[in-house]
Amino acid sequence: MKLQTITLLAGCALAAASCGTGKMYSIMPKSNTQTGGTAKFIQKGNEVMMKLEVTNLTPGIHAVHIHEKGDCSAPDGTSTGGHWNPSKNDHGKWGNEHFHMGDIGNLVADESGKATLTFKTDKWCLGCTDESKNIIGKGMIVHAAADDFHTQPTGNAGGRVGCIEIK
Ligand SMILES: [Cu+2]
Ligand SMILES: [Zn+2]
Repeated sequence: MKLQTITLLAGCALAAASCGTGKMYSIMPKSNTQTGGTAKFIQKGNEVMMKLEVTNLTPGIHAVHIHEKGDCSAPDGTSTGGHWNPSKNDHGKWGNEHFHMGDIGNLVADESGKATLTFKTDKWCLGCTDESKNIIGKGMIVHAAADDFHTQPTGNAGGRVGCIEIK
């Protein structure tokens, strides 16, 4: 798996202290699919911005979650465990009354199988000492199906077609 520190946004060279850190990962295909693409994470101040660009999905809706283990070794992605849930809440839709810290939501793949998603939150960090916020060491999963935001504890999102080890 490729792992590299990405070049940060324009202007960072002149103001490095305000630019924070960034990471980029290639999405690994799982469950006999061809899922590909990239995931970028940038911490700026107290916010983490995530940008997903996923390829070779089936057209339609696919759930994305952060799972508790940064281990994509299993062919079906189950080595990442369940949803990352440091606050011990029920599964749900991000921002609603109950949700896991890993409940990012759904993305929509077009007819060519491409999907993009940008997500920003101050509830995560990249490598800070607060383990209720730190996403380093976790996994990210793209699912075969949509998250219904209701079924416990998974959202009934089906198989695991793409995986990232956030490290
Ligand atoms: Cu998941
Ligand atoms: Zn969840």
